[in-house]
Amino acid sequence: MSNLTLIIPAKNEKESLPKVLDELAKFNFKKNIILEASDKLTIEAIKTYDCEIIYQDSKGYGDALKKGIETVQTEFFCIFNADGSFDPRELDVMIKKLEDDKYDFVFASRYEKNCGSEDDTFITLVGNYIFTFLGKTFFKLEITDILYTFVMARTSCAKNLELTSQDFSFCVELPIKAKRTGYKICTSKSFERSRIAGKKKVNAFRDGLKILLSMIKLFFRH
Ligand SMILES: Nc1nc2c(ncn2[C@@H]2O[C@H](COP(=O)(O)OP(=O)(O)OP(=O)(O)O)[C@@H](O)[C@H]2O)c(=O)[nH]1
Ligand SMILES: [Mg+2]
Repeated sequence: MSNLTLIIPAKNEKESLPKVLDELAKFNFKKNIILEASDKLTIEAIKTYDCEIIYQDSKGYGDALKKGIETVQTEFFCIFNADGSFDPRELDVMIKKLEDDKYDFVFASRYEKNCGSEDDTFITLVGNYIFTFLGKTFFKLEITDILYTFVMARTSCAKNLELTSQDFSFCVELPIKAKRTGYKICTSKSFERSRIAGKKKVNAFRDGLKILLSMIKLFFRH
């Protein structure tokens, strides 16, 4: 068995997630799907697939990822979306950065040379630029796409971070706490595909505001 577990947060992904799992079938990674027990349609859609279903404790994207990290048993894990936007062929380059170059966290980026996105809108692009800038300026974070959250990491390091965000603030809490703890961080080139089907869960303004407040709190609370 491989030393990598994919943590796949899913909410109302009955159309996309089976296709994502089909694409992942040829890779030898463990796949843990984290969702709410009430999400019956998604659960029904993947019941014949080779994956583990884990129920989150409460609600929210951050809540699902916290549970995902707590329950990983392999040396490495990667946060992997259920909507088809992440390309599994990029995982190989990311894992080499952990195994060979001994980084602890790899943050994939859509905004470096030869990278891109089919899924970005003007608002998400500008929002991401601003949050990435705030990360660099106030937290000395040398990552280029702070909100993407296509992240591969050494499990033992991530388990030390005491992550608490239940919502999309998780996207900034993870890199900020990883940096503060002194872990070795790098980026990796990525191209984001458009989601296969279903609806976007992020609301640019509501979630943007929560993320901003969370960054302010993290700045003042060391
Ligand atoms: N368990 C769980 N998963 C969630 C929740 N919110 C989002 N997700 C999953 O997290 C991943 C990212 O959410 P998306 O809605 O794709 O966010 P996004 O990539 O910014 O939005 P798109 O541009 O539409 O792809 C997807 O796999 C979602 O199904 C949640 O509250 N609980
Ligand atoms: Mg998405």
